[in-house]
Amino acid sequence: MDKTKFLDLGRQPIANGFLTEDQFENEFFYDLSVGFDRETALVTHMEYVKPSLMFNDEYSYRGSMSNTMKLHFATFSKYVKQFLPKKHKVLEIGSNDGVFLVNWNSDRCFAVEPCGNFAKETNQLGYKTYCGFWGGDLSQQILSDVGTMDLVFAANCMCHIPDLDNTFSAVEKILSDDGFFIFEDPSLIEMINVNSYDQIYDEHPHIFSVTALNTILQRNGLSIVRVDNTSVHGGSNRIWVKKSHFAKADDSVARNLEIEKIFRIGEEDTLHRFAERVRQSRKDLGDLLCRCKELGKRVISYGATSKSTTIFNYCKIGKDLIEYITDTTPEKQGKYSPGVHIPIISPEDGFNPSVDFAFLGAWNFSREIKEKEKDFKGKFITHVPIVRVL
Ligand code: DWN
Repeated sequence: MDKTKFLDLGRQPIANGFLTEDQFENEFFYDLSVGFDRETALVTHMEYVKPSLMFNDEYSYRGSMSNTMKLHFATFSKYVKQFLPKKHKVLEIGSNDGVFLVNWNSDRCFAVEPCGNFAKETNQLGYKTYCGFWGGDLSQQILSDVGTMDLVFAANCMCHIPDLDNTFSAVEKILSDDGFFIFEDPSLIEMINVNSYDQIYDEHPHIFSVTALNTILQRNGLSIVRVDNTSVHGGSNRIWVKKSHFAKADDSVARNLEIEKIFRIGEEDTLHRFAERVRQSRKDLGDLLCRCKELGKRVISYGATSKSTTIFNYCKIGKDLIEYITDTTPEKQGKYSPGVHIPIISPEDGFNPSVDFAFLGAWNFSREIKEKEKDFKGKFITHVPIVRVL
């Protein structure tokens, strides 16, 4: 790749590496710099973190912690069945705790998951889950075990894998001639639009545009046939793909490519302007939280997210500005946030009337959270699209 750097997010820890006090001393850090590949227009990290440091038996992110995501996958699963043969076979890559799988018949639905704790859980639910990293070898093994797939699905997974050519060619091999490969990930255009630079962390080595995906998929024998713009995770694209020989694109593909062209997504200047806004956002958030502190306000954070790891470490926000974080995930409670070591507690223990301000670490679920917390007398703070009190 011929990459040029456009953004420096500083020294960062493992974004989902929530830790105990005794682990502080040996915490792993790396330099998070983001670049632009001139050949494909892919926005990608300058250096990739080794996958096994992030995805292992202690992985703590559970997709099923949000009702929005449960409903999103249930609705999509119901919808997509009309495009599949009656006795379809489905493979999910990156199945996490099974939030998508539970919508499918376990006899004909298989999964791949590198995090041993979750692979064990979904195997126990009855879904044959291969514990490992997706790529040519695993694709070959599953092909020999169960044959081709009518649907290969991946949500918030493809953008996690550094080697896209190996990833996509492995999908092409296991897909039936009529089969669909459908994947969804945060959209680059939306990230730039709402200044959600916190979508960038170790687990997201790439932020996809349709433009970049189009080129990379095509060189691996795959073509985009449809693009859905969805609102999940602050704006994502669901990309529908077929083997190139059997592909017929609908209007949505040309429309998305055209919009990205108008937006100048493939031009470095666009990214440099975004980087400027990211630096401004850091200054504004720091100023706002310092003002709250000066006024003696109690400020916490809502949702111990990977995204907030990027923000707190980039903006150098620690316990002095944010007293603690609340999160519903049992595996995160009682631990500390990566890098800046803010304690994490349950909402039952921490989200109470003494809180004046809550920074939305899980801003992507702000609608769900505001609905759930409608009796909250304090105010929420967000940084998207600009730093402000809601
Ligand atoms: O791609 C990825 C996305 C989909 O999920 C992964 N690489 C990792 C993860 O990123 P994240 O940690 O930024 O994701 P979320 O989905 O924004 O995390 C929400 C967090 O907030 C969870 O830990 C659960 C928590 N939460 C909560 O405490 N109360 C969520 C909701 C909706 C709530 O009401």
